[in-house]
Parts: sequence; structure tokens; C-alpha cells
Amino acid sequence: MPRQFFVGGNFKMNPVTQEQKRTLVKVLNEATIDPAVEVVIAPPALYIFPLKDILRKDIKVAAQNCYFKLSGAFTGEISPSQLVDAEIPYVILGHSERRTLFHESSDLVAQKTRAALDAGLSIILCVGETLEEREAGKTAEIVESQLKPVVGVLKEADWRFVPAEYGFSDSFTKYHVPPCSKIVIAYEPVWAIGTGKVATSAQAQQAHADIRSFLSTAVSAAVAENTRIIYGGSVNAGNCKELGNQKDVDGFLVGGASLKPEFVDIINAKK
Ligand code: G2H
Repeated sequence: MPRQFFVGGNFKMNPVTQEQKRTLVKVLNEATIDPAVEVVIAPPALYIFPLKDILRKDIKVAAQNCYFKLSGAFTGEISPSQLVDAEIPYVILGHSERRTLFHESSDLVAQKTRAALDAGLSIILCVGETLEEREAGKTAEIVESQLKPVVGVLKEADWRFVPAEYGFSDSFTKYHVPPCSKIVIAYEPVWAIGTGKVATSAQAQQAHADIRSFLSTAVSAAVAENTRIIYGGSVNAGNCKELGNQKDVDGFLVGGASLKPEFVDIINAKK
């Protein structure tokens, strides 16, 4: 089964005003976008509802984060079940800004991933190495160390209803869909995020191939083959075509450029 190209727009803590928000939605609503691409935008939580109301229906909306508890005294947090109740299908988890600025560990990201899956959400799961780690030749090791806790908590889950061809038939099991359709992995080298310094297509391809190979060993060959692995970090209209043509690059998570009209060109990178 071919992997559907995926383009996400991570607005982060932008846009700042209602006017900027409306302009952004107008551009998307009036654009001709490739119907073969799954497009998801992640506005700040405050803007999810007003934006969803005016956004064309073939573009999905995501939250930028959620907690792992379903309800309770957790001031400032949003629960995965609240997102489901609000009909928000996706959540971004493990973004490097959350890992670095808000001290989220890979174990916490894994807990959140499990809670989000249990609630019925799809997840854009971000991983990536720092410049120091890349220069020390540790890219694959770091990315694997970020993915391992997620694989660990998912293996504890109940996979009984996942079709046998996904390789979970014996011991795992409760989700009715394979995990590869619910988790999109975003490889985002930290040194490329918001810096204008994009990974070369060869660097991106290698990191994505390494992730696929890790999934094959740690989960199953079918999950590795079917999981979408997207690239994030200074993607723009100028570099998206070459990146998007790499064998293991299944789309993008776009930050700065998702706030500009060029986001449409990135969505249409494969056209
Ligand atoms: C990486 C990316 C979006 P930008 O964080 O997730 O941001 O495209 O601005 O580097």
C-alpha cells in the first residue's frame, strides 16, 4: 500500500492577531491543493475552533500538544479525550521545542503518545538530533533513543484487532487500526528548526531510512513499510521538491513557511 504524502503546518505560537489568522485561512481556502495529499494544520489551542469553523473541510486541524491524563487538576493542560470530543483528529507530540524549552523527556512523550492513541487521536510524533549529536555521528542512536520508549509503551497496549499482516497477531492488541496509520513520525533535526539551515536531501533520506530500519527491527517489517516519516526543519517552497522526491520522505512538517502563501507550494510539492 503506497504511503499517502502528508504535509503539516505547525503554526507554533503564531499568528498573533485575528487578522493574520483570517489572511492565512483565506490563502488556504482559495488554493488549488493536490487532493492526494493529507494536509493538517496546527494552530495555537486558542485558535483551533474559530479557525476550524472557517477552514475548508479537506484540511484537518491538529493540536500542538496534549497531556496524558484524561481530566483533573492539571492547570493549563488539554487532554486527549477533550481533543477527540472537540473533533480534533491529530496532535503533535515530542516537538523539540517542547523537549528543550519545556523539559519533556522521551518517556513523557511516550506516555502522551499512548494516551493519545487510547483516546483515538492520530499523532505527529517528532524526533531529531542536535548539531552536536550529529557531528558526533550519533543521529541514528539519538533518534532511536527517542522512539524506543514509544515502541515500549505501544507494545504494552492491546493490539488484538490489528490485521494479522501487520505482524501483531500473537501477543499484542485493542486498537482497531494499525499503529502505522495513527502515528506519523516527523524527523526534525534540531539544528534545522527555524534556522534556515535545511538538511540536505541525502541527510534527510539517510535519517528516514534509518528510522524505517529501526521500526522494522523493533516493531515489524510491515509497520516500517507503511509508517509515514516526514521531514521538518526550514522546509520552504525552494527546497521541498528535492526533499519530497527522496524515497523515504513522505511529506513535511512546516513551521515558518506554513504561515506564508508558499505553504501551498509545499503542499503541492509532488505535483
Ligand atoms: C520545525 C518546523 C516545524 P520550521 O519545528 O515543526 O519549523 O519549518 O520553522 O523550521
